[in-house]
Amino acid sequence: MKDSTPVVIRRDDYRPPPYLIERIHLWFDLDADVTRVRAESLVRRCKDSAADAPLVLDGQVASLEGVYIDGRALAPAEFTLEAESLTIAAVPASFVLRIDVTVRPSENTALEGLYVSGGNFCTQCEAEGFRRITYMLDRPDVMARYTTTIRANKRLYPVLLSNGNLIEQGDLDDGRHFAAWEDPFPKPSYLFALVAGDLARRADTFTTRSGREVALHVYVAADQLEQTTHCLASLKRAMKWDEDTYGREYDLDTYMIVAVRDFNMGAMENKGLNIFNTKYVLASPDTATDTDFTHVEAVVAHEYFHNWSGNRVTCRDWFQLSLKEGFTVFRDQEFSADVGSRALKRIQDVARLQSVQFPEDQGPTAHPVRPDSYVEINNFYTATVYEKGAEVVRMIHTLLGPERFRRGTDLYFERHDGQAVTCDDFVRAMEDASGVHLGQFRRWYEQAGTPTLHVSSSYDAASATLTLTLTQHSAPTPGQPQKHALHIPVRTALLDAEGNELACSVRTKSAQPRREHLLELTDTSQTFVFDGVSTQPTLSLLRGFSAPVRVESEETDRDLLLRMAKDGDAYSRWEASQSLARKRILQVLAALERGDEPQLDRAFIEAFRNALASDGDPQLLAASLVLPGESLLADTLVVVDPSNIHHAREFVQRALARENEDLLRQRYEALRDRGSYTLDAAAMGRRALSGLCLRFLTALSERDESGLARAHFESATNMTDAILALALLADGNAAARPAALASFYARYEREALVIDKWFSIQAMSRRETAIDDVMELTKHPAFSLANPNRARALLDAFAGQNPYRFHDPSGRGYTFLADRVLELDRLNPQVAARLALPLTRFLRLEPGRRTAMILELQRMLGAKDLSRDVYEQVSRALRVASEHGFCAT
Ligand code: B3K
Ligand code: ZN
Repeated sequence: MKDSTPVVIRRDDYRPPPYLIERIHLWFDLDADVTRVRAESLVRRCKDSAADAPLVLDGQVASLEGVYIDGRALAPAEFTLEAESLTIAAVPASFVLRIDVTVRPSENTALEGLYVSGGNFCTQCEAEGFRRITYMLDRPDVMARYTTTIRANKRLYPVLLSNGNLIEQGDLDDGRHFAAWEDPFPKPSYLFALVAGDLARRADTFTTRSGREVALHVYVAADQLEQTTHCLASLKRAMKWDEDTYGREYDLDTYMIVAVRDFNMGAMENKGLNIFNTKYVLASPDTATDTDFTHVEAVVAHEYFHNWSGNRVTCRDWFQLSLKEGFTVFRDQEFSADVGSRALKRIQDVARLQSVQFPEDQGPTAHPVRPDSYVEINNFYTATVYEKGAEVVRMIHTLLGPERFRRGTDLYFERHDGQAVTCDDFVRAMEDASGVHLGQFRRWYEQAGTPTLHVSSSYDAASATLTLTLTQHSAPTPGQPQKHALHIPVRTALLDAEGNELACSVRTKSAQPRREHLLELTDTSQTFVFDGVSTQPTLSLLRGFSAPVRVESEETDRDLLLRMAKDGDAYSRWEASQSLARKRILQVLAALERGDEPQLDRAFIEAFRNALASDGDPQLLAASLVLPGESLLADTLVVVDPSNIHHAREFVQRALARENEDLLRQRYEALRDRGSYTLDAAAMGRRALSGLCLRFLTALSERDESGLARAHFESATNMTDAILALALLADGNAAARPAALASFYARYEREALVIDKWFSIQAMSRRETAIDDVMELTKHPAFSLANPNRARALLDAFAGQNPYRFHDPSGRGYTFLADRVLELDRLNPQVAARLALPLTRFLRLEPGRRTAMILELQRMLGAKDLSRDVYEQVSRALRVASEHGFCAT
């Protein structure tokens, strides 16, 4: 370990800061090798703290050059300098603190604080990056007003940006120039940003509903300017939506987005100056898929929405991260639902939750939406905090209804504007505005793990009643052996044989017959009696996925087929078709594991055929007919053998393709995009469904004997079609494979985001030599561990999205990943820790692979100079392994 004893930070230990910083003026003399930073802060002791409270500042900089209090230089004996802090024992109640430091941007490979990307300077301060710029009370409940003066070489760095408004600029001597920015809104240090470089700008304007004109500026490298129109259009849609939906208006005169190519995550909501990964800014039909376009729109909106949910109202401490992230994800999900297809968006979000967050909840790194402790906060930017956090906000929306929810958010923003608050403050505002008590509901913030809802029902024709019993169960998670009953909203309808919703009433709740009911499960087990149920119904339960739970029911094929074809709730139709397919794949898996000949029944094949032949919305059809992924199939298994899962899924894919070959071809031909590219739902639907048909058809031969994939690749007029066809070619051993990969590479050599895709599809290939291919690709001249997008494109695609080959029974996949993580840990601990996660998912793996994985974790833990980030993930995993008795000594 680098840091000998990793300190555990606990939520219960929160104390308000003893000092506040009201104003801070920063001066930067930018130089890639050695940048000088001077900070002048107005510091004030809080009224409740003792007069002798020391001032402890966080900092990890190259060198401290001077400390001054009210203009007087402190002697070295007057302060204590430690590896990550600067302590001044005695300070006045109020004073000006000046600190001079140097930092080394070009050596900063962790990409936190001030660093260089593509020759330009940029910053990343969330969560604790500001302390790598200067010494500071680097915590979100210290909010200051910032003024920033940047000085740099004018030819190399013509553009100088920081938060807020430009107040002054001009030339200096020696070919340098300067710009001064002032941000009128107090903010925590994590929202500070600086950019300097040679950037091109696309400008537009937005007029707010109160009539203020806001300048919108998107900065990119000069040759990327044409790829920014979608980003700007998305931003304007988001600004309008937040006014219409939440009454939130933008508050500065300028809104800037800068795209950088080396970035640890997707984007960052710095006040007035968002910094984005190029991946979520750039998009053109030639370089971006339909999914990429959708992601750009969603991430641009997400960061914009943070201006209120995150910046104007921020987090008291990092345990409250979901306060801003869960709420903002909910906001961006609803935005995408409103500007696109609501049904499809919900399905995509649920699919993501199930494939990313459910496994997290089941593994050694499970944690509550509001965690209780951490070693490295960067490890808690997780699907649980973000996506499950959004589900928690969505449940509040469901329980309150849209009007009361809006009253709640109005109260929240009004009450807490300019403050740093907690998840509990959010819930309290919801309660106060609505009169709905959310006491038990708060457990969703505290309790980790995905609850399972057991469903049983009986119908009595004589009394026309249906008795429904719902029972909830949450399995223990690390550190939480005991679980309590949660407050679970369950949207429910009863369907007749035609799929119509029966009008009926729930006893004691609503006397009025209704077609849909919001059942609220608050006990461990509860029985609901429906009256007026004229016929034996099919249950349409958890409509719209009204709570983040797993459902276990005794649903028959007949029920599933009915819901799949006729349910009025699009989510329920999708869920039924996925459940049916999962059920069949798991039956095939069981047959394979018994050594029996697997079979597919006619009813299933016909259900697939009928759906495919129907004139339903092509986007929804494609989402329904795609077979559940291999990781999702593992979700409910007690013992997981990734190879068997792969073979079972392939068997079903091939059987469906064989039985429906003619129809698949017909639909494929009819849907093929031959016209010019448009981004509307109809065109995206055609591409999605023709793509699905192609996927099934190419499953029939791993050599692309029909030549379909090759023809699709050669005639593609957009990235969506091209990359799908190339992925299908790369997945097997088609003769056209090498030439297609080479021509694609040559064509897009200069488009880094496209080359990332080129790496990813090879890493996701299931062909026999996949591991060797991936190893070989790490030696490719275009591969670099230092660039997070490239590292993830290869390593995460392989370890996270290619379970069949990653879990090679030899354990080679694990050794390979562990080696790369250790190598990357020396450069970028944050990204390394994230890439290590597939190695922590061993709990239900069959014993051979489980042991191999645990051995790799043990080897990693023994490595020299492990970062706090990787240490935390590996040690948590090993602790759980040993609790289960899985560790050989
Ligand atoms: N708030 C940032 C994420 C920062 C991650 C720091 N490790 C982006 C977002 O969620 O909008
Ligand atoms: Zn966010």
